[in-house]
Order: sequence, then C-alpha cells, then structure tokens
Amino acid sequence: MYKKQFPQQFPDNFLWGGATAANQIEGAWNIDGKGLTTAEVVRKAEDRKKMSMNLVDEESIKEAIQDQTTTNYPKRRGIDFYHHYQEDIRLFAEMGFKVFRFSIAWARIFPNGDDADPNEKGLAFYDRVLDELEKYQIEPLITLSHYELPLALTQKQNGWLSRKTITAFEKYTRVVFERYRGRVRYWLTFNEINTGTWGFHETGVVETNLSAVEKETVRYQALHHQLVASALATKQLHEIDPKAKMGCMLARMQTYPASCRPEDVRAAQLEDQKNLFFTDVQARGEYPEFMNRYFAEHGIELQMEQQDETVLAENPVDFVSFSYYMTTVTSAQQGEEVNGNMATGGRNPYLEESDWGWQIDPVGLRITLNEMWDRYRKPLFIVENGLGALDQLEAGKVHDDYRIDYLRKHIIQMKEAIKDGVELMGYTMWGPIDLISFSTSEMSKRYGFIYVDQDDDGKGTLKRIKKDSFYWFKQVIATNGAQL
Ligand code: BGP
Repeated sequence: MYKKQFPQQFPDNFLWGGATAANQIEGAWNIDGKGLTTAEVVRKAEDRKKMSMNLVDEESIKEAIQDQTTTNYPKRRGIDFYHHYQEDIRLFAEMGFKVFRFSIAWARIFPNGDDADPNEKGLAFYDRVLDELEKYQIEPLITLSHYELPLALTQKQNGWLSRKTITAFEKYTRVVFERYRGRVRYWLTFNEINTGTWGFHETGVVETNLSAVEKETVRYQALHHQLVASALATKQLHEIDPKAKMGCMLARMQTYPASCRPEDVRAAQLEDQKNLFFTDVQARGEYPEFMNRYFAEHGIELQMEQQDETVLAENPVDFVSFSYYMTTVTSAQQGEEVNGNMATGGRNPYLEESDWGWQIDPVGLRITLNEMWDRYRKPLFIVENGLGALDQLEAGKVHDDYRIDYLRKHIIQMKEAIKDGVELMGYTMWGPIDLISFSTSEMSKRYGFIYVDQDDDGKGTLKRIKKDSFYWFKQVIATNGAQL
C-alpha cells in the first residue's frame, strides 16, 4: 500500500548561518567615500530622554553631522567588520555556515543617495566580502536596506516620505544587482519593514509637530513608498538575474489573546493582521481589505499613483522571511495601545523573558511557521532569532549555556514545523558575532557565538573569542540539526 512520506528532518540543502546589518558591524563610517546614514545619527539609548526610535529631529541631525567624535554614535564604529571581514568569515566557515546574511550600506554605494555615479570603492568592498564567502562556499543573503538610508535623502526630501526616494532606490538596486549578478542567489528588500510604523529608523522621516493621525499617516505613506520600491526591486532582480530570488522581511510578532473571550481574540487578531499586512502586500501583491478599512476608520488617507496597484500585483516576492524573537498578548481593553513597541506588549504569565523583557516563546515559533505557511504557501526563511545577554568573559571563555538553551528550543520547534509540512529554507540566527545592538546602540547586549572585546564606550582590542555556543552550533550544522 502507498504510504506518503512526511519530512522528518531538516532538508539536505537547509541553509544554516547567521545574520548581521552593515551599521551594526562595519564601522569605517567615513572612509573610502562612504556617506553618513540615518543609523549613524542615532545616539546611544542612555543619551536619549526615553526609549524611542523617533527622537531624531533636524537639530539632532545637525549636531550629529558636526560631531566627529564617534563615541556617542556607536553605529559608526560597529565591530570594524570592514577591516576584520576575512577573520570573521573564516570563523563562520569554521562553524560550517552555509549562508551569511549581511546588508549593503546604500551610502557606501551612493554617498548622497542619488549621486550621478556609484562609488567604486564601496562596490569593491562588497566584492571582497563575496570573494571571501565564495572561498568557503557560503551563500550570501543580502538585505538591501537594513534600518538605514543615506542621511542626505532625509535632509533633501525627508526620506521615504518622498516618491523621489523610490527612484533613488531603483538606481541603487540596479547598480548592485548588475554588479553582483550571478554571485548572490538570495536578496531581501527592507529589514523588518513593519517597524516603520514606529518611525525614523526604518523610514528616515523626521516628524515635527504632527498630530497622532498625521504621524500615523506619514508613517504609512512612507511605508507605501517602500512597498512600491520593494516590488520594483523584485521586478528588476528578476530581469537582471533571473536565477536569483527576492524575499520580504517582517518582524513577526504573534499576538495572543489575553483570554478566550471573543472580544480579546478579535483584538489579538487585529494586531496580527496589522503585523502581517506588510507581508500580505509583498507576497500576495495587494493591500488587504482589513487594512483599507483600518485606514478609512482612522482618518488615514494615503497618496497612491495609478500604477502602484499594478506594480504591487505583478511583482510579489519569491519567499517570505522574518525575524522571530518573542510573542506578545493583548486584550480588548488594551486594544490598539499595544501596537508599536516590542517591549511594551502585554505580559504572558506562561513565558520567561530576557533581561530586556523580550518574552521567550519557542512554541510560538512553530505556531508562527504554520500560520505563515498556511497564509502564503511560499518558502519561509527565519532570518533572525537569538538571545541578547550580558555575557561574562572569564579566563578567556564565555560559558553561554543560556544561549544554547534558547537556540536549541527554537530549533526543536522548527523541526516540528517541518514535520507539519512547512517549507523552511533556512535559519540565520541574529548576530553570530557580537555587534552593536539596534535598540540600545550598546555593545553589552550580546547575541554572538563569537565574543568581541569592546565595551559600550568603544574601548577594547576588538579581539574575537569563541564562546561555548560556537562549538555547539558547529555540531548542529555538522549533523544538519540532528544533534541539538
Ligand atoms: C531586529 C533588527 C536587528 C537586531 C535585532 C536585535 O529588530 O533587525 O537589527 O539588532 O532586532 O535587536 P537589539 O539589537 O535591539 O537587541
């Protein structure tokens, strides 16, 4: 009798690896012709009055441009990957990485965002990175825009609020697709595009004196431009390099209802819809009706051009990628208050949390994988997941069993999802080498398998040291996830 075979393990070509972002690792912020980026004018969290992504105004930008000392702007120094890339990639290869996710700093290629010609030195740097990856047969997975754009575009046209930024982006993507044609199989457009609803870091839009409705309108307007730009980049890639695949990238945050009360379940569903809206547009090619309704009921009017609908409809992505760190909870009372900030969602009494209040939920990853597979039926890729912790270096060692425990539990759930029939392409854990934290702009929130000797003030030798988790992940890859 015929018996259907269900996948029991990770496929042979499963892409194991790690993920980074230019402004959190590269450093070399003002050399070889690079322009300043929006990420490099954001101060350390402790310097900001409160944790907010949006305390960037025209004054602070001016101040940042004048301030040539790097200590207040840690994303300018990163971990100096610009000069350590060979050593770092060698360490990734030693772990057996199949894939390495990194982003291109647009301002290395076009220092002012829309210059007449690209900067050859910037292009050459990524050539060198690709050479190194090829040496070890590590697949590159490149994010075109990871929480940054050339600062000049914010100054000139208020970032993504302007349609002109779509044109500048098209020019940039054409240059990199042509340059790296045949060398890069997997691309992503915008990192965690949905976090643009929090503001500046994603959209590069400076908001001054706006009412709540105006603010929301401005953010969704800028995001509309990013969605169109993302579809245009997908079109270009398919034309320039037909074998390459384009993915979208969402900060996936499943919201659970606080109780089984239907009103609470509905409130959680709405949060989920607002989260998945972005992937809906990028993978299915149209604005979902629930969002059109949301805009209408909240007085949000978006300016669209006639061809936008066609561009979105004709150019859906090839695969769906997302980051996964936590889940959250909502109730009908909390309602829309919860939307927006990672750490301020409702507490789940069944979950433990990280030192930064991120609720750890491995089973939630299986739930998410199943739901996203059912919704899109496109290959999924987990391009970020990991644990930020205050690691201790003792006698040249870091015993990070808590990190191993976190990753192991998530990988077990990935395996369960694969057995459920989910098509999962790969897993790049976040920050395989310690880097500057996005939210705190500090070094001490570490994610890596590899420790980097640098403190929050930028002091240290930058020496790379293997943590216990380095050897553990090496064995996970060597056994294709069989030995966890
Ligand atoms: C994601 C970002 C990354 C990264 C990660 C961890 O939201 O895409 O850039 O930094 O989160 O966040 P953090 O560095 O704030 O701990």
